[in-house]
Amino acid sequence: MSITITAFAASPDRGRGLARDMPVRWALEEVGQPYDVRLVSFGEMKEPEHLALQPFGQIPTYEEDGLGLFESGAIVLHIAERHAGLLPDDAKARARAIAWMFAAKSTVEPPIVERSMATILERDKPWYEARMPLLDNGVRERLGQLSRRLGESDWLDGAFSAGDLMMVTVLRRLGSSGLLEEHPNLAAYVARAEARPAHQRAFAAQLAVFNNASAPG
Ligand code: GTB
Repeated sequence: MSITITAFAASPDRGRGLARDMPVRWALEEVGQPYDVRLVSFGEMKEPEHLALQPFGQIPTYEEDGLGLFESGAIVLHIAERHAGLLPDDAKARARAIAWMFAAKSTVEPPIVERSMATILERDKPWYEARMPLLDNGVRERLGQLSRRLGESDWLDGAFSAGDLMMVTVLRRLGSSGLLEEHPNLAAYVARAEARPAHQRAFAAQLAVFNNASAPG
């Protein structure tokens, strides 16, 4: 049963591993599952063939043995449920790890994405200077709460889990904002996750796509 995912043929993140194929690649690397990648252009993402897999015309998608999935969180959960390594065996610990996945996607990611979109789309707008501190503070509130919960632990709830994978994926989008570094324990948490061999393999694979796409000739 081979697995095929989709990723940007030319990622706008310039190989920084910020597009949402990254958590899917990382999860597959963590559980040791090989996968193929179908690269799609922005145009191809809006064609009926891709829309049948991903109704919103986005990446990533996941195909395996007649199953087609979209939504990076759902894909990571599917991988984690089918293969050992990303969810604890204990039912309660498993439920808590899944809660952290949802926390990453629905509580921590929205203010981070809202801030990052404003830096791209609103930089030349008259309200930009006044709006940015508000967006920064929205992110700071969540980071403060997360930092207090993580404390001196390595991971959010016991061993590394799909909850950490999704949370670190979201935190990485803060990039060079400086906001993550206001919490040394969170910066160390992200660095610890990025040092995992599975993360490094996933990062290298998506970077190779970017480098190939930018190579002359
Ligand atoms: N909720 C969906 C999921 O989690 O799977 C969201 C998927 C999504 O946002 N896909 C984006 C996409 O396909 C790519 S990842 N966009 C094309 C479109 O909508 O037409 C988002 C992303 C894009 C670029 C950067 N970057 O340049 O840093 C980071 C993240």
